[in-house]
Amino acid sequence: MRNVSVRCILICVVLSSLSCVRSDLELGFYDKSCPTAEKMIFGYVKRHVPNAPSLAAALLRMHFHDCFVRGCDGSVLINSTRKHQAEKSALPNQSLRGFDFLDRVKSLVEAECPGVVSCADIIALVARDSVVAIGGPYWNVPTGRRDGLISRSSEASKELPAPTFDFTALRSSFSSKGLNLKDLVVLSGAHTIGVSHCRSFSNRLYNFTGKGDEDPSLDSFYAADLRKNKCKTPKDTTTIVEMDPGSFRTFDLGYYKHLLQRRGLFRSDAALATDAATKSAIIQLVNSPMEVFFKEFGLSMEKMGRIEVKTGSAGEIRKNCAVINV
Ligand code: HEM
Ligand SMILES: *[C@@H]1O[C@H](CO)[C@@H](O)[C@H](O)[C@H]1NC(C)=O
Ligand SMILES: *[C@@H]1O[C@H](CO)[C@@H](O)[C@H](O)[C@H]1NC(C)=O
Ligand SMILES: CC(=O)N[C@H]1CO[C@H](CO)[C@@H](O)[C@@H]1O
Repeated sequence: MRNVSVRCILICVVLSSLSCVRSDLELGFYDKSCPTAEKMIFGYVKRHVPNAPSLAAALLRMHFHDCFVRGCDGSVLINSTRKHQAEKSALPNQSLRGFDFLDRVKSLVEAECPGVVSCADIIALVARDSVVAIGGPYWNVPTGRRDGLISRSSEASKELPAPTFDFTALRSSFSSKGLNLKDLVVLSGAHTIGVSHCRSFSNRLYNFTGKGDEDPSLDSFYAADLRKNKCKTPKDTTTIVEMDPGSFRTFDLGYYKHLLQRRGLFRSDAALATDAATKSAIIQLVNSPMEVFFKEFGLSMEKMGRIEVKTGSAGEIRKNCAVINV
C-alpha cells in the first residue's frame, strides 16, 4: 500500500501536470458502466417535477447543502441513528425536502446498474434536471463523484451559511469552499425559486437588535405586510413564505429585483446589496437579458458541484443513499 502510493507520488512528480492521486470528474462518466443512467434520471425528473414544481427548489437546495458539508459526497442523505446525529439532523437541515424523491431515483438506477451510480452524482444530476424541468438554466454536470462515509450534524451546523449572516460572514463562508463573490451573487439567485419558514427571518420583523425592533435594511412596508399576513407572531414555526413573491416557481430575475427594492427575505440576501461590488453585479444582472444570469448560474453551479469531491477509489458507491454500505 505504502509502496504503491510512494510510486504514485513519484509518477505524479514526473508527470506533474497529470495528477494520479486526484482523478477529476468527467462528463458522461457512466457512459460505459451505466449508459442509460443520465437519461433515466432526467426522464424521471421530467415526469414528476412538473406535477410537484415546489420540489425543484428543494432538490436544488439539497445539492447546495450536500456540497458545503464535506464536499459533494451524498453525506446529506445519511440517516441519523440512535447513537449518531447525521447532517440531516442539524438545524439548517430541518427544512430540507426531497429525500424520498432521491431514494426513488436511486432505486430506479440501482435496478438497472447495481452499485454503479453514486448518490452524490444523483443529487447533482437531479438538481440540474429539476431546474431544467421548470424552465430554468441547463448546466454541465460532470460525474464520477463517490459517496462519503461520514455525516455529522455538528459539521452541517458549522459549515452551512446562516440566513443571519452579514456580507463578511458570507464572503468567508463561500471563499472557504473556493467560491468567489461572483459565485456568491449568482448562486444566491437560487432563491428565485422556493419558500422559507418564518423562523429563518422573523428576527428581522420582530427583534433585530434585541430591542423589539425591525431590520432597518428591510423595506418597512414589506416587513409590515409579512407581520400582518404571514409571520403573525415572532415564534411562528409553520408558515412558509415565497422567497421571490409573485414568481417563486419561475427561475427568473425576480429575486434580484426584490433585493434592489430592499425586499430580500434574509439578512444574507439583503447583505448582497451592502457591498459596492456585489451590488453592482446585481444591477448588471437585472439589466442584462436573462440568458446572462442563466449562463452565470450554470457556471457557478458546475463549480459548486466540484467542491471537495471524492473520486477514484475514495469513499464508496452507496447502495442505499440513507445508509453507509455495511
Ligand atoms: C448564500 C447563503 C445562503 C443562505 C444563508 C441560505 C439560506 C436559506 C434558508 C434559510 C432557506 C429557507 C429554509 C426554510 O426556512 O425553510 C433557504 C431556502 C432555499 N435555498 Fe438557500 N441559502 C443560501 C444559498 C443558497 C444556494 C447557494 C442555493 C442553491 C444553489 C440555495 C437554494 C435554496 C433554495 C432553492 C431554497 C428553497 C427551498 C425550498 O423551497 O424548499 N440557497 N436558503
Ligand atoms: C431513513 O429515514 C427516513 C425518514 O426518517 C425513512 O423514511 C427511511 O426509511 C430511512 N431509510 C433507511 C434505509 O433506514
Ligand atoms: C428580543 O431579544 C431580547 C434579547 O435577545 C430578548 O430579551 C427579548 O425577550 C426579545 N423580545 C421578543 C419580543 O422576543
Ligand atoms: C429531514 C430531516 O431529517 N429533518 C430533521 C432535521 O433535524 C431535526 C432535529 O434537529 C429533526 O427533527 C428533523 O427530522
